[in-house]
Amino acid sequence: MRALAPLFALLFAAACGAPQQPEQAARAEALNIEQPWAAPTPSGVDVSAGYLVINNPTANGDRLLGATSARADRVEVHEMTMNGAVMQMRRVENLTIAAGQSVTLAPGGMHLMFYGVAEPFAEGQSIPVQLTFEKAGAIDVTLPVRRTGPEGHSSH
Ligand SMILES: [Cu+2]
Repeated sequence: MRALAPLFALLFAAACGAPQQPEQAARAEALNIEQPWAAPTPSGVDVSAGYLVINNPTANGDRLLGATSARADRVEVHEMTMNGAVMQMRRVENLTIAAGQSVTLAPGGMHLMFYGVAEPFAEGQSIPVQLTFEKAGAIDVTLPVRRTGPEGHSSH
């Protein structure tokens, strides 16, 4: 993935330039979920994508085992990969967040993939998601729906 970073930086500069929320003081005893948001569902499909940063200030690594949402039949963690010139997605099982590290889900990289979205995500809505971690257990997070990049990014 490292060699692809410049390409992603170029392709997704607009989306990645989204305003950052002020840094919260990190609590050392728990995971922090930061900068959560979801893209509006593209017209004509029933899938959508969500993004966030998982910060692990604790002394122990943790793993994201899964995610669920009342707004989707199924939620998976995906990663963008390049197969030749073709961008593809693959599922990420048991995403590891090392002690003292952050993992970023952002356009062009990893993301939450919502399947079976009966009611399209629309700007201004809030999408409830429950993340399940091996050690931290269940963490509820709300993803505000907003449009941050040119058409097409939201559907990757
Ligand atoms: Cu995906």
